[in-house]
Amino acid sequence: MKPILVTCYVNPDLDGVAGAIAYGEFLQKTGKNSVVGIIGEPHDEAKYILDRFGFEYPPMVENADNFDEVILVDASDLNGLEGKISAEKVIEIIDHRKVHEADKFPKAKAQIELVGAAATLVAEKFMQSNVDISKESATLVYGAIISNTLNFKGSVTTDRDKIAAEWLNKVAKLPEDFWKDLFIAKSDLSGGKLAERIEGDFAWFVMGDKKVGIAQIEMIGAKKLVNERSGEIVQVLGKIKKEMSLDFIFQNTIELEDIKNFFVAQDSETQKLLEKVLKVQFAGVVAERPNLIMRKQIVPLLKDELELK
Ligand SMILES: [Mn+2]
Repeated sequence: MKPILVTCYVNPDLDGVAGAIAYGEFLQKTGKNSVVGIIGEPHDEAKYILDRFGFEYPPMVENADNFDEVILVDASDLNGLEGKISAEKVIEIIDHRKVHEADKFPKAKAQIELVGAAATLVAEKFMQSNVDISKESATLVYGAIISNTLNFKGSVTTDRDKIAAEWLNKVAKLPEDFWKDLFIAKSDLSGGKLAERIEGDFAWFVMGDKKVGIAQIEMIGAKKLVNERSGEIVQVLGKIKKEMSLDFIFQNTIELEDIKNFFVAQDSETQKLLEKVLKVQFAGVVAERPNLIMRKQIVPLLKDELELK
């Protein structure tokens, strides 16, 4: 029997990487023949934890061609798989997005629950089954929860995330200010890293008869970035909009220390849409919004607006 591939979307973030690694460990420890394989390039934040603690990088795979069965963690839409995993092979999905496409995977048993991190759902499996978690997985999953909940300040945060994080840190033993190290690690967007990050963490959605692209950057120093480099940002967004024939495109820039968002959009249609749905006001190409809102929370709001028509 071939092992089951445990993976996430292509070019995964920390939540996807941590969730896949930890769930692979859980399955192996509970007697399931599975292997972890990451497709594409993990986000800087995942690399930061792997490097800082000297953990081994997860194995990389090109696609799921050599596997008959696949489990997805932190992924449940076809766009994110970039055609590298056929929907028919997916037997299980663990995700935490309100807007998802779990119904497009005919054989998958889907667990979609709106907690802060998909990794929380994986941690709960260890907790519920009384299975010990390795220090590697505990550290990665703890980091993923910190990252996804914006250190428990994002409104996606649930008590389940906090309980899981507390449980994990008994094994991971990370210092109180670990969140800051983690967030500083992803805040270096000097030079070409900005365009790389925009393209690397880009996602697009079909809403009604429109295609909406959303870039997301989470960092310390967002105000400075949009003040100094919004020209570059709109240039990259304009290029993506054209290449992908999108109707709307914007960047959600999340400031992790001051707890606010900066939206960057150039075309007036996108600006009007965001002003209406998110109750913001653009000045030039930037609109500021208090509190933290993440892409996965913006998507359902835009969908309601665009599918109403
Ligand atoms: Mn996630």
